[in-house]
Formats: sequence, structure tokens, C-alpha cells
Amino acid sequence: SELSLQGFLVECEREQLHRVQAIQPDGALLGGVEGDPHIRFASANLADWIGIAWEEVLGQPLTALLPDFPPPMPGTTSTVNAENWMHSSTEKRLFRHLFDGAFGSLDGLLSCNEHTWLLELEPSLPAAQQHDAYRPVPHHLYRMPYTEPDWRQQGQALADELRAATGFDRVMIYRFREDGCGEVITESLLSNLSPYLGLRYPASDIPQIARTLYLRNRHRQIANVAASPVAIHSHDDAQVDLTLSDLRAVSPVHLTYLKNMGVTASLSFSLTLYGRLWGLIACHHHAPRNLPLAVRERCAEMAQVFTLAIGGYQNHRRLMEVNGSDHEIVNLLDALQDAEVSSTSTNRHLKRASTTPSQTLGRALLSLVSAEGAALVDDKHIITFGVALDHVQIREQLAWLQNNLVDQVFATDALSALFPPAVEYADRASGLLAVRVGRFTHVGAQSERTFLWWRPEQPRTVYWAGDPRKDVVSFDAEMQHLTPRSSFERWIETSSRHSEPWSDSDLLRAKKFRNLVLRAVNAEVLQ
Ligand code: BLA
Repeated sequence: SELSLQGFLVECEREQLHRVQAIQPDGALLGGVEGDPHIRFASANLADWIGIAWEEVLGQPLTALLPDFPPPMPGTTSTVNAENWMHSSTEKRLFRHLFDGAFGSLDGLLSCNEHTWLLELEPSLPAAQQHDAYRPVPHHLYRMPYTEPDWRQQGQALADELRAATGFDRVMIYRFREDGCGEVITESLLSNLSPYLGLRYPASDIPQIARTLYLRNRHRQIANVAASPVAIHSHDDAQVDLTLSDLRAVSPVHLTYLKNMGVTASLSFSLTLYGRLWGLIACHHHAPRNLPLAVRERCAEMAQVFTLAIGGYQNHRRLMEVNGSDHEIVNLLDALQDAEVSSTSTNRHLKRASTTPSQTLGRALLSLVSAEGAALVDDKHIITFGVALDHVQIREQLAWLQNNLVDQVFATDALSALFPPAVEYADRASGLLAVRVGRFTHVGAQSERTFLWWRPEQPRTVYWAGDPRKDVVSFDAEMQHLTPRSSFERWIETSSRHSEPWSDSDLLRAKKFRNLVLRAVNAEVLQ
């Protein structure tokens, strides 16, 4: 039912992923409390990896196990030393061949946040793989894309390189949209698999906590969805914080999700831009697959390089757009002035948009942000351009804006979702961009003028992986509980009550326009 579905999604968002007291079985974990070198946490499988039982190490200082810890890190001016290794640090530190004994060679990955330090042990890179794992990031990934085709090509090159480096069946670049949903924008895959390229997935597929963890961790490996997790034992019932852990056990819901998708191993990399999660790179494999840490790190490096390309491309485009808009805005301001002069001279101030200057103004206004309709409104007057609303509707819209919004520039591509009466005219104004300009009058009071732009409803075809309304979860009758959706069949939605979204550049132009109008009108008064 609707209720249990909602309840399930709330539970998903509540799951404290970093509090799970278990790891995946591909290594072992030791840990303690920030600032204290005593071992408080040890995974139950410790004996399998170093030959010493977890019971024996709990309560001991780490140096009882590793007398020379921390070992020097070659080639760095590292701040790791005997006094501060267990203190909070943003960087994870890899110690190669930390253990070298009868059980083989193990690397140690040290991480420490404000609560906990962790030392995770994983098999060292086999000598045969050293050559590949330490190859530099391919040069062509460093190229800066300047055009749309360059940008697409760059993404494809990354996905192809990552598939070659990881040996996974499928590598996808998954980009988050403003509404939290995600879309597969690039894909590299084995030729016998069906593509996911262009498919959209609802936001609930990746809960917020999982996204937050990706801001702190560059990669996440799930080597085998069928593997049993290994418990972490603790000294005096302390709880281990696995925020920075590489081996953290996987959420059961997500394991079911991957199994439903036919995936046995998954590896993902975060794409973080300006402190926000821009997207993920998701890799799938049909069989268990465990890559050495050095290989994962090298792949994360490639992903990191790609984020520079994303940032560079975005900034370049923005700059081009800002420069390109100057001329247009100056023309628009001229048209605005001409229209006002002509309307005052004929003593029909802001009344009808029938004169030639006002037609010029209309064209310039509409093209500034590629709108179909626009209006210029102040306390007393309304002038409309293009496909517009009637005056009652405009007054209502303005009243709503004034009561609900503080921003001087506001945009939505789904007005009726925020302001239900707008359903009535969704065909003309599903998208609204509003710019408010305060104006000092000659008597010193402030009056306000608002520019409104509208975009019509755009029937938009969205390819969802499964029906997002029905298939997010399903009821497992046998297990008597809810499970993540099991259908990933392509499902087509023709969305309504949305306009073409306003782009960054539309907003930039609107803001720039506002600043110039503001300057012009207030300069006029001060003269
Ligand atoms: C995690 N969900 C994830 C991750 C991805 C997805 C990429 C990161 C971990 C990983 O790389 O496997 C989703 N994977 C996708 C999508 C595609 C893909 C969309 O390949 C598209 C091609 N999942 C649900 C529901 C819940 C849920 C309803 O569908 C609610 C409980 C949970 N997803 C969930 C959890 C994690 C997750 C808890 C974190 C898993 C972990 O890190 O332990």
C-alpha cells in the first residue's frame, strides 16, 4: 500500500550506513577512538589475515602489534608520526606491505575522523599487477573539453579507460539532476549487454546518507553481493564509526537491489565538484570481482581528473554565455527606455503594448531568456508580451511571489507544483522566471516593478528504469517484507506540467539584466 511504501522509503533514509558494526570479508579491520592508540575494535576474521585472534588485540596499544607503527611513507613529507597518527585527518594513508608474514603481504589503510581511527588490512598488490596499477593516468584524459562533442567524447574516453582498467562488464557515468534523480549519461559495456544509457532512476535508489558518504570517500567496492559480512567486535561495547571505512558492510536493501539488477560485483567512484556530489561512476560485473586498493586508487585518480574537465567545461561555457549576453542586454535596456519614452509622450504610461517600440521591447524581452510570454508589472500597470496570462492571473501570481519568496530572481520549471492555481494555465506558463526591481521614487518611497517570463508546458519523454511510481519497492510475499523494486524494464513517461528548465545561463542573464535595470532606474531618480 501507499503507506507502507512511504514508510519503507523513510526507513531507507534512516538507515545509519556508517553505524553497521560489520565489514565485507575481503580484509580485516582494527580501530580505536580518535586520539587514543589502544585497539578498541577488531573484526572477527582477524586471525584469518594475521594469525592473531581478535580477543588478543582488543585493549592493546596498536604498537603491541606493530612496534614500528606508523612506518615512514616514502616519497612524501607526511605528517604521520608516532604522536599524531591517531588524530583526525582528512587524508587516508596507505602503508604498503604493513604486514608481511605467513599469511601473505597486507597493505594497511589508515583513516581517522573526529570519532574513530581505522586501520584496514587488505592483500597487497600482486607483483604481476604492479605495472598496470601504477601506470600514470592516460594523457588524453587531461584534455580540456571546450565544445559539446569534446565533452561527450571525454566522458566516453573515461568510461572506456575505466572499463579497461577494472575489467568490469559495464561502466556508467551517472549524473544527478536538480531533483535528485539520476541519469546514465555515458556508458561503456560488453557488446552482449543491453544498454542503460539515457535511463533515469529515482532519487530514492541512492539514499542521502549514502550520497554523503561519497563526499568523504572516493570509491566504494562491493566485491560480491553474496558474501557474508564479518562482525566487528569491540572493547567495552563501543560503537565503531565506519564513515571512512573501505570495507564497510553493505546495506541489505542495496544488496537485494544489485541482485535484482543481475549484478554480482559493483565498484563506484564519486564525482565531486565544488563540494557537491555531481554524479557517480558505477561499474557492474556479473561475477565476484575484487580489485586491489592500488587499482581502485588509480581509477579514482582518473575520475578526479574528469571532475576537473567537468568544472573547466562548465566555467568555460558560462564565460562564453556571459560575454555573449552583454550586447543583448544593452539592446533590451534601450528598448525598455524607448518604450517608456514613447508611452509617456503619448500619455499612455505602461498601458498597451501596441506601439513599435513596445514590439521591439517584447521581442528583446522574450529572447533574453528564450521565453514564450512575458509581462512587466508594477503597482498600477501591466504590459504583456507574447503568449501571456490575463491580468487577474498575473496579479494572483505576483501576490503569491511576494508572499512566498524573498529572492529577487526566482525560477521554476514546474510552477503548478509550488502554486496549484497555475495548473489552470500550465499550457502557457508551466515555467516561471521572475525578476523584481525595487525603485526609489522622487518622494523617496520604494516602488517595485516585476518582470515575469513564462514558458509553456513541454511534453517531455523520460526513459525510466522501471516505473518510478510502482516499482520503487515491491512486497516479497515469501519473506513478508518490502524489497527494492525488481523491475528495471524500460518505462516511458511523458511528463507534464513542466516547462523546459531555465538554464544557468538564463538565470545569469536575468540577474545581469536586473542589475542594469536597477542601476538605470535609480540613476534616473538621483539625477
Ligand atoms: C547505494 N544505489 C547505491 C549505489 C548506487 C545505487 C550506484 C552506490 C553503491 C554501488 O556502487 O553499488 C543505485 N546503481 C544505482 C543506480 C544505478 C546503478 C540507480 O548502477 C543505475 C544504473 N536502494 C533502493 C531503495 C533503497 C536503496 C528503495 O532502491 C532504500 C533503502 C538503498 N542504495 C541504497 C543503499 C545504498 C545504496 C542503502 C548504500 C549501499 C552501501 O554503501 O552500503
